Amino acid sequence: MKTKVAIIGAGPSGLLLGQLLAKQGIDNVIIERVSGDYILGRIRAGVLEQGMVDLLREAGVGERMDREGQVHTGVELAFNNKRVKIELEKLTGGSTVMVYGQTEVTRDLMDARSAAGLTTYYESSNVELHDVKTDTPYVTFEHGGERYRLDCDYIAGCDGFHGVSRPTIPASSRKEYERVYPFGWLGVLSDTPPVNDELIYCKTDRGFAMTSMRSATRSRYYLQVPLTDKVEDWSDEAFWTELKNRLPNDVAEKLVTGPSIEKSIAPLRSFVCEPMQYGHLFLVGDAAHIVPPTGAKGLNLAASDVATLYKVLTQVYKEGDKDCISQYSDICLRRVWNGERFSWWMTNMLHDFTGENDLETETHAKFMESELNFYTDNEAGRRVIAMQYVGLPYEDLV
Ligand code: RFL
Ligand code: PHB
Repeated sequence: MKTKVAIIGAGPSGLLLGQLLAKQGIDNVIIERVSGDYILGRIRAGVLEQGMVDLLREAGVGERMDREGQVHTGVELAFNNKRVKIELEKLTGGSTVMVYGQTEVTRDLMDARSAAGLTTYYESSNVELHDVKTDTPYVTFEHGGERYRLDCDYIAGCDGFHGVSRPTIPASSRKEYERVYPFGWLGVLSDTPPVNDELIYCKTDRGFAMTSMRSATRSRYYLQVPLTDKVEDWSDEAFWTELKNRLPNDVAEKLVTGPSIEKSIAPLRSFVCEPMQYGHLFLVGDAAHIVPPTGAKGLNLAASDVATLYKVLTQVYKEGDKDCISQYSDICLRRVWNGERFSWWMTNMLHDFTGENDLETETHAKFMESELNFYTDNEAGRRVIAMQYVGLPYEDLV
């Protein structure tokens, strides 16, 4: 088998890249470890930046998002018994975010891929990347009891944090930066009306909580929990009780509870692998970087990587310009580090770190409390938060 671009992973990064390349007539094949249904069962991101919204439209998959997604012109921060509104649209001169679930983005991309008749090998095992430093890389894998070899020009490693692409780069040729946080997010999805029109990020003495949504009838809520907690420890009742305890009183009074339809715990991590390109292999999205979800940046950084790789590969195939390949990593990493810094900062300002109970942690908590007050008390501070929340513009190739 032969294709131009072999894409490892059918998450949002792999599917979006595949769709954009196909629109330019650049042939690609996706190899995925699990089934499509399994991917659609994972509940993850909910907030799309304008850049990603535009990219989805460009890929021809924006129709349902434009119909069913909700444009949000602000978000709220709640702490010390007050609610501060970050007026995204007003403070940024017109930028907003779209609330539309990653599950729906993925479903739209999967539908478009099958409608276009593009090849995806779901439920593939023993995926291995070969000769990525040469002009003739290839991928081997098993699917349906048979062994396959896929020859290609380039490989896009879109296989998430636990994938095989990043470890294919020799350890001596990559550097990894990491911060692991001492807590996770317990998330619940429920068919109940959202408690508020806008997302609320809540800092409390009991730990962080946030309220989000998927539609007018479906809510998504999160609680900061110790890493030692298990999902089974949290009954629906215990979740709702604790959420009420952490929401501002006027919000808690309006909370409508109901059975959870999904409940999971995600650990929080900041992680970057440099560089993001090695020979003919490109790392894209979570394969190269992870952010804690507090800034809603993970999926959006994946989309900006895809935008850059799409430009690079289009230039390679349309103009015969291979020199532009060397720009990929630097362009991505500038935006990635900004998203990493913002997510880390928001996490530090809004979460409770007192589990690590020493004087340094307490002092850090005081700095962060002061930081939160400073940035929310004045319009310039709120604008700094707003500009980063809606996302920086995408960089072009030079
Ligand atoms: P994915 O989605 O992990 O997809 C990778 C795919 O690769 C497959 N795979 C392999 N395939 C073949 N061979 C192998 N050896 C393979 N190993 C793995 C996997 O099965 C999978 O299908 O990575 P991708 O495409 O880069 O997308 C990244 C996003 O999923 C992620 O950044 C976001 O979900 C992060 N995130 C958020 N991002 C936002 O921008 N806004 C948010 O509001 C937001 N909220 C969140 C989040 C992530 C969360 N969790 C659970 C981590 C909230 C949560 C709770
Ligand atoms: C979500 O809706 O799942 C969501 C929204 C904002 C975040 C993280 C998750 O920062």
